[in-house]
Amino acid sequence: MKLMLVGRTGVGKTTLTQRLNEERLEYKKTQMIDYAGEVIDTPGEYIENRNYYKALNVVGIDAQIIGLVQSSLDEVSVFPPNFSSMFLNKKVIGIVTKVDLSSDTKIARNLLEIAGVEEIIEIGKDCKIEKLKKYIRGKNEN
Ligand SMILES: Nc1nc2c(ncn2[C@@H]2O[C@H](COP(=O)(O)OP(=O)(O)OP(=O)(O)O)[C@@H](O)[C@H]2O)c(=O)[nH]1
Ligand SMILES: [Mg+2]
Repeated sequence: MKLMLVGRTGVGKTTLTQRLNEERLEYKKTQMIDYAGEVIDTPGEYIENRNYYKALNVVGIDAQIIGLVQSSLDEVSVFPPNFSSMFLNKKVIGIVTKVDLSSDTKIARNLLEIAGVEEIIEIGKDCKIEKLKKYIRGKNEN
């Protein structure tokens, strides 16, 4: 199953993509939509600029799961309320990143809930990402 990652610049979408694909972690600014195995990695600029919403929506057709990515360090969100409803018939989940840098994830979780996600997964530098891996393998824990 394909997972498309959406979130502002620097939240950790590419880092997560590399981890899910078990690649070496290497910083690289994302310039274009990148199909990497089961992950579709998008540049932060696409969610930061309304003109690209449509492109995200079209690319999202290829994915079964949409991951809205929010850093635990950010107190504002780039996602409009109920942004998840733009993706018809998709599972829209929230991913809170950088939990190793801030243990208080209440704000991030709340912002993702306003964006309309159906479930939230927290990840950090040394956290396991098994749950996400299972999702893209098409297995669900429940
Ligand atoms: N401490 C910590 N740093 C992280 C985490 N995830 C990402 N980073 C760091 O955050 C920086 C930006 O990460 P990227 O994965 O490139 O961010 P991105 O969302 O792909 O950004 P764009 O490509 O610009 O949209 C890098 O220096 C990463 O090492 C995390 O969970 N914990
Ligand atoms: Mg990137």
